[in-house]
Amino acid sequence: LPALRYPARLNCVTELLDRHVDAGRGGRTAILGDKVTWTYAELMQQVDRIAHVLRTDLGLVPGNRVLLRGANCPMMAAAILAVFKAGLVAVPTMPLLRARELGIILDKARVNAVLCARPLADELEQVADHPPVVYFQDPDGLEALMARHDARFGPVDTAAADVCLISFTSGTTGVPKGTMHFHRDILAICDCFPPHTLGAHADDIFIGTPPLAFTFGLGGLLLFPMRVGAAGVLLEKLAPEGLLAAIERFKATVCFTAPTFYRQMTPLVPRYDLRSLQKCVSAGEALPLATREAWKAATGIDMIDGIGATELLHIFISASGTDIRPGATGKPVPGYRACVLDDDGEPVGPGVIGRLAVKGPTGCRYLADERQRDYVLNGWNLTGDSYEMDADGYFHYRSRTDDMIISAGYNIAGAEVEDVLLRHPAVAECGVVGRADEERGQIVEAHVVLKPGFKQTEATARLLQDFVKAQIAPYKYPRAVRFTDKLPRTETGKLQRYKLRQS
Ligand code: 3UK
Repeated sequence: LPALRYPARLNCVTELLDRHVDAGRGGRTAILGDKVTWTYAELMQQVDRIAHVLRTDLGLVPGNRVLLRGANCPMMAAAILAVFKAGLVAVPTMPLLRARELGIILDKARVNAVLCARPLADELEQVADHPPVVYFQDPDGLEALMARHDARFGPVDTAAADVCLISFTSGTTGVPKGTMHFHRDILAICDCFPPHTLGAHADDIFIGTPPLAFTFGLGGLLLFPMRVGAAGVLLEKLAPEGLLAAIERFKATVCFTAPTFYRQMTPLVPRYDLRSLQKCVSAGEALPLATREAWKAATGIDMIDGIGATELLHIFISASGTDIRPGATGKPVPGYRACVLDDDGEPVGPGVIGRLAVKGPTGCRYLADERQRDYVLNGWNLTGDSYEMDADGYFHYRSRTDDMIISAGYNIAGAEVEDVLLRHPAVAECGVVGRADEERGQIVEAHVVLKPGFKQTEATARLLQDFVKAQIAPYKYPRAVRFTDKLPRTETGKLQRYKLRQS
């Protein structure tokens, strides 16, 4: 296990950025964008100038909170790092959020100032009484202010346990929850998954789709590469073709995205030269075996499936490049411990489904939220997932605890049925949920997107039902099959099961 000891006074940007420049690595590439490429030295200058703007022009003092809003691009990355370096607290927000959600976040996080990309101004300006905003990607905005400042800013002397990031959960239902993370947490995630599970090194080029406002993207595309002095590619346009073309163009070696994106890319793979690609990380939702196998057949790469959570900052159980058990998520990432608990909070043995509990260097600290006491029990984080450990210590995902389908007394995990359906040649995407039923309590209902050339007919539905019955216990087959052209997903690629249940 890694010894994660950090000094009591610590600003994470010193370790992620300044250290490389001070050690003579300033000429290495740090960030590759659609239009610009920055070395570590260039990135540091941008970060330092923004830090001056925050402290001098905006008059912010350490501990103040800065909401950040922008697509993945070099300036968004520099802005986040500048907030950390200036001893402020970053509150990154997902690009697709609406005025109503932004209003809740501005209020809940008591935001003092905003850095916003000009193209995303609209929704923000609709929020009444929003704090002062400086726009970037705007000739009269941030860039103009930056030009007036020195290119050197010494990191603010923060405590390792000072909050530097408030990350809001994608929150499938209810009010968004803010989770607080310390400077040392930022380094802890860099010192667990990347070296021990991924095997990241300085020559890697990281690429992927998750927004920097989602900790999956913040870690995978910015913090992880910087920790080892590698480069991260930040792209604004994120269609499957665009990502494949960018892997080819930038000769990327490590890709981070969600299962649905890998599925969409799979049939397009032969059109691109992906020889640079070595590792593919899948997270955000369960990786169906069918998706893993199809991607491997297309690229030769066995994916690294990892489960992470905003509450824990990043991935805590994962396969590794050398240890992949198909069908399981994997084992705890070195530094983390995991176990499965029954409803009374007692650990259960192998082969029993229960609630996943995780402990490690990072953990849940909700911002002013009563749900803290439901998430953390004696230092163990209850992620809200149902898991089963096998005799060899591999953890198998079953469902979100709330999403387990209970039909005529049987517990059925939607993900298992989805995995079977995805193996049928007619199925492009699917989501399986429980639908209330008088007789059985719930019935299994499949929402299916067909591949081109297949018809949305009774006959196809029956074909799929028979296919499931032939592969797994027949009581799990979808009694209802509904065809649709698109499944509801979050910006992070997660299926919105509550929307399927309401539809
Ligand atoms: C689900 C998975 C099965 C699971 C995240 C990597 O997804 C992230 O954070 P969120 O807060 O959601 C957390 C929940 O998502 N989940 C994520 N990955 C997997 N389920 N297999 C997986 N591989 O329900 C979890 O509780 O949006 C992922 C890194 C950072 C993150 N924040």
